[in-house]
Amino acid sequence: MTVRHGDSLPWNKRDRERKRPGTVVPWEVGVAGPEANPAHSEAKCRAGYGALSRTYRLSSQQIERYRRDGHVFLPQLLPADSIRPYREAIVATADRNSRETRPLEERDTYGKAFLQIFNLWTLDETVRRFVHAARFAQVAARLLGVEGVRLYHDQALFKEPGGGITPWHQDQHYWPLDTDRTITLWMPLVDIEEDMGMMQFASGAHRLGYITNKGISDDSEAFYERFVADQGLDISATRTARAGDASFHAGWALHRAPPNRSSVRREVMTVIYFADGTRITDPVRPEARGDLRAWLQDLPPGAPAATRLNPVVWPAGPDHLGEDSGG
Ligand SMILES: O=C(O)CCC(=O)C(=O)O
Repeated sequence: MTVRHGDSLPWNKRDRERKRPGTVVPWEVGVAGPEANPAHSEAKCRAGYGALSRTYRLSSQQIERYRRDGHVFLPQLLPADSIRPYREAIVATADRNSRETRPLEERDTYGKAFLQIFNLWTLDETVRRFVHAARFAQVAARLLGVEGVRLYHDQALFKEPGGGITPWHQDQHYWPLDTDRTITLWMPLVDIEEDMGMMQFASGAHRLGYITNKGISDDSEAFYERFVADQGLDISATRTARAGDASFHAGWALHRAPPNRSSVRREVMTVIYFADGTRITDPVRPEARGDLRAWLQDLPPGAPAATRLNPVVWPAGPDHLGEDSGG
């Protein structure tokens, strides 16, 4: 998912004036330096940094599954014993920057789905290390079958206790990018039990590409619910996850999440990548204009998608090339 637009969504051109509470967008913030948050200093988090630079052992079956289904679940992409400093930094940064103040019952379907805070990597050095991690970016590149990937943006997605469904949708609907080599890493920062809102995917739908002009809403939920049934698509739903497990899904993957019926906040961090070499497309869908501005500095169609907010994260620099480690 990304900056979103449309009648029931916050990030259309209207949203340039009226932003959704609970969001931070990069044109409002600088890109943070290492000193951005001394509370999460390098010393504090050094123990966990090693894991981020080591290679995850991705099997050929996992790659095949991703390409066939449009999504794949990777146990312990970040070993649970390494996650603590990152969870602390992500949660603190997200909570500090969330602007959502309305009680759940006053929000629409989209607003009830989760708190959504963007590009935390620009706000905190520890989060930057997580989002730029070679371990994650290399997996993204291998699943996509490309030499290099750039960062599109990150977002914390916290489904609150009592939070509602995430309606069926396709992320790439919003992205003005001339490639289908796009992918999202979705990682729980806490253990997720069955009633907390794990992701569900309509397997294989990514191969259909763009399906319909529906933003994330009650309308998209109803449309795709019928669509999935009519097409006979299998719904894949991993029931639970440990902190540090992760799924990757394609930009055109069709996905949703059930409500959080538990008393625990479902804290998830996501990172979106695209193939290096991608160019900007004409944002024919109005929804893509917000993304063009937010993540791609309003570059013209045909320009390389490569602003300072889209660094190459794989291949990584020499200090990030770690030895092979267990998955
Ligand atoms: O976390 C959720 O509920 C939805 C996530 C999602 O749609 C995405 O990461 O693309």
